[in-house]
Amino acid sequence: MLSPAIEQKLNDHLNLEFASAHLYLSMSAYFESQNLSGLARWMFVQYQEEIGHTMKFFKFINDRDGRVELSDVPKPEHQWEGPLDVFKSTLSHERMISNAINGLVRSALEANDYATHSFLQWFVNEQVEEEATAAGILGKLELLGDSRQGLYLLDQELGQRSVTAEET
Ligand code: OFO
Repeated sequence: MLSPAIEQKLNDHLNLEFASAHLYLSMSAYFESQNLSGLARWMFVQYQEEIGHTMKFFKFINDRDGRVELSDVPKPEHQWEGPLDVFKSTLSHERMISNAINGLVRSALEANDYATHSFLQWFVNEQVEEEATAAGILGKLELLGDSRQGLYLLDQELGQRSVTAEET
């Protein structure tokens, strides 16, 4: 059974993951508009992953006899200056999500809620991955500079991404 305070924090985070999904879907649409179909595909898979994260919270809250409460999804950004700008936003967004997860972990420990603490460990590890992936792509884009050929090749590479069961 969840305490009302932890239930509220888990719901807040569920809605944050949903907002992440929306943001990445918006980035996918942006890349489609730029004829970068590989980057669009990569962001679409990222969107699917975030829906998976949302559903992990959905299931956990229900399993603990809590009540899921959805809130409004904020309108995401929809315009960027280019791929570098998109991945700078992605990295800073993922750092914000990591901070939110860390805050949840602290709250779970303070409330002696060990089941929630255990549930959150998957997300602690996932955030290491999320930040490293975004930083890795950002680093490649910085290396490419203004090379259109390089961007074409990176677009081809990132378009190979597919969603894995573990990530959802
Ligand atoms: Fe759910 O990890 Fe990204 O936001």
